[in-house]
Amino acid sequence: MNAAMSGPTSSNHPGLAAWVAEMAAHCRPARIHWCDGSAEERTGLLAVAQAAGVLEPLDPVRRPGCWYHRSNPGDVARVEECTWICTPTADEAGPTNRWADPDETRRRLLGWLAGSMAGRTLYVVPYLMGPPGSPLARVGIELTDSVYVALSMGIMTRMGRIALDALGDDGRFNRGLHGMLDLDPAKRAIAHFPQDDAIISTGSNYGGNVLLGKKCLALRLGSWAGRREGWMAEHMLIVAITDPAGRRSHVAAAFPSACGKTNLAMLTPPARMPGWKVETIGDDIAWLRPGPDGRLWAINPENGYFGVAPGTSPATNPVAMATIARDTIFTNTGRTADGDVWWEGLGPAPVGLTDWRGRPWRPGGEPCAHPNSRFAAPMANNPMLAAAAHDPAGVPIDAIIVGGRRADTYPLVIEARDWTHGTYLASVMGSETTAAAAGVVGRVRRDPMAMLPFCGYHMGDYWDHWLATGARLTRPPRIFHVNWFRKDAAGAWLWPGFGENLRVLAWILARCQGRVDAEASPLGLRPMTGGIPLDGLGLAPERLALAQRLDRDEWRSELLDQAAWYDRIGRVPAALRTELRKATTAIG
Ligand code: GTP
Ligand code: SPV
Ligand code: MN
Repeated sequence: MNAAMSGPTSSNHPGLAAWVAEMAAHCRPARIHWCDGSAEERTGLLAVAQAAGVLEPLDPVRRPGCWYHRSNPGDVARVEECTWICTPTADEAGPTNRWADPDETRRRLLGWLAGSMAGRTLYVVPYLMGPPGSPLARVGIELTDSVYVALSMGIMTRMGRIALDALGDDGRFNRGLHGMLDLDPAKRAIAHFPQDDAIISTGSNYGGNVLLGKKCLALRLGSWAGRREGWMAEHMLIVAITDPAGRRSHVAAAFPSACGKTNLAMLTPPARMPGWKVETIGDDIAWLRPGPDGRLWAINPENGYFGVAPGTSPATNPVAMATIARDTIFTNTGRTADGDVWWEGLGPAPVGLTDWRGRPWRPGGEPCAHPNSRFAAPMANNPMLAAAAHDPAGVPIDAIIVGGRRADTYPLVIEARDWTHGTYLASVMGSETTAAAAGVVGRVRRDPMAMLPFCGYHMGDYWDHWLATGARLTRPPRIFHVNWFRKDAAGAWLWPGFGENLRVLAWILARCQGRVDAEASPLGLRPMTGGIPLDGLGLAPERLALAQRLDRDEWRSELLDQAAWYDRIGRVPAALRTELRKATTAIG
């Protein structure tokens, strides 16, 4: 192997050096660059990306340190059809995953990768998921021939020297291999090998498919490891909320892709709720473990935000707008004539826009920004970042919220009676599909715990792990189900959403602190009249009543569908079937 080397090749880890040499000999890059994560390195890689036409600089005054990337138009989202769980048996992967034989899959993908990096640079990207020193933190090494991936990993993770230091000379690491393969859709695969702690990703350059620390390691392999090691990897934001009396609480919330995690994680309190403060810990992924105090403690394994651009605006999410003001990579948004980015939801369109495919854009036609266009921004840019985001111990969780995007059926908020009932509510969660994954948008599907595309093993076993973890907690978080997306007969949102969601959070926290009563309903506990503060909102009480309404006909068909869902999963914990039976009896 005689590729030219650059970067600090000073890892004394024999297993790491041998594996990199083996993969390089196989993929045959012209150069190998070991990433150290320094600012100088970043400047150099940005210059490489610019020279290759992968990134274009944005206007240095309007978007200092920001870059624009236009992807291949056929490679704009996660592809669940090409995502594989390669366990020894199909049963371990379960009915909701695509299973593939580990040996056959490894051979096939390595076959595609053989010699595929000729003339290219192989980046060795060491990264740390989690704050240094956290008992949950894990090291991954991603080998990639994409400079866009190397640069994005530098934003999204603690990347470079910091990860090699955490690894030491003999630490464990996840082995990730990514090859672009000219983005050939016939060679697109995201394959997970839990038994080997390895990932191979081919034929794509889109975030969730290729930033291997995120959905692949932190969720699919993380969930698999968590079951064995007694912790949980979840598709959850984490926030710290301080109320006007100074009480500080922590909330974790699971909403499916493009259903509001980043927005809730960066929520700005409405003007009519003075004295409230919301600080971000994480916006997409939580790793949680029972603490010695019997509470559930959470860390955010990431170091940046890979967020949905459309809909993000000074009105909906000023914290995100501040976060993406600099040092951000934008992918597949629109471009303005003066070197800035633009997307739907930012207000009136300026003249002279270029769409995400690079064509002049005119109002009334296709969207200017791809609906799944994204920003990758450093966590450090967030003006509302909680100091606890860097705490190796994490934060104790008071409430877990789950919820989907449902135009009907589900009320604005209900509270689970206990952990088991909450696990049931989360296991049957449904949501309309979004542009975050390739395929039809707007079709309701079950997305338990927002983990349908991310749970690395049998869904029934995963629910069992939720129940088992709950049983280890003497002070478990309370569990709530919310739906910000219910519509009226005319198709208008019944609830204003965004910052106003704090009103619902205020009720949730009051419940956790035992300060308000709730009333029983067939589905769980719900706010008493006046329980959700509406002052200054200008929302008619009838609208809130509609948002909270329980329609028996809707619920009869919902519960039949939940029963069919459980039958599809098969191995459903008996306690959850009991909860479904109770709901069915209560609805009548
Ligand atoms: P991933 O990064 O894909 O996991 O998504 P996410 O869950 O972080 O979703 P995000 O917060 O980026 O929101 C996705 C879309 O939903 C954006 O277009 C938001 O503007 C919109 N959205 C977020 N919160 C609300 C809300 O409370 N009400 C309404 N109506 N829309 C919302
Ligand atoms: C999601 O789809 O849930 C995301 C974006 O957070 S991606 O990283 O592409 O998976
Ligand atoms: Mn996500």
